[in-house]
Amino acid sequence: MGNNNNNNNNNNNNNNMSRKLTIVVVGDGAVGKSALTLRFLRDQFHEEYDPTIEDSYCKHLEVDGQEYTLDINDTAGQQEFRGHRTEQFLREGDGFICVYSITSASSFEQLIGFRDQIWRIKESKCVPMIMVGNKWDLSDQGERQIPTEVGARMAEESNALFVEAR
Ligand SMILES: Nc1nc2c(ncn2[C@@H]2O[C@H](COP(=O)(O)OP(=O)(O)OP(=O)(O)O)[C@@H](O)[C@H]2O)c(=O)[nH]1
Ligand SMILES: [Mg+2]
Repeated sequence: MGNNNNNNNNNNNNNNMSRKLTIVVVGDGAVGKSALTLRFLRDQFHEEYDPTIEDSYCKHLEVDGQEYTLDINDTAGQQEFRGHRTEQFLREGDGFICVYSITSASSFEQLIGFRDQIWRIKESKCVPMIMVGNKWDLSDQGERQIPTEVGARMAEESNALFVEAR
């Protein structure tokens, strides 16, 4: 009985407290995962490319009166830095930002691989995901390899939101 009371108290408290969500940013190397993450966190854009090994950030925000603590894991896209941690990150994620570059068909293929890996690990095809076609600014310069419709269709088939970004 004591335990039940404790559980009830904990649940009630949780409604007023910050909810913790783990967000994992995945995708091929150099597609712009870190640039997007730092833009969101600090409103800064980094021109130089410094491949990520593993970066984690914490951000507090309030949505509809509920406080959230976001743990954001910016993962390594370069194969040589991925290692065995990727699978652990995917398992721990509540939501996923899946990034490809609209200038790279191979990054789009890799993204589908990440999505399938997430589905396998979560044993579900209904996982909160946003598909991001990044480097949208380069489409004017004839560098686009993945049409918007192709990205949008893939996101729809993945039960995910879709956005092109820069
Ligand atoms: N033109 C353009 N360049 C971008 C954009 N986003 C990122 N970049 C550049 O692309 C390069 C790679 O960006 P990162 O954010 O480091 O890529 P990443 O996906 O984190 O790469 P890894 O950490 O190796 O997985 C950098 O030189 C960025 O400045 C974008 O939207 N447009
Ligand atoms: Mg990075």
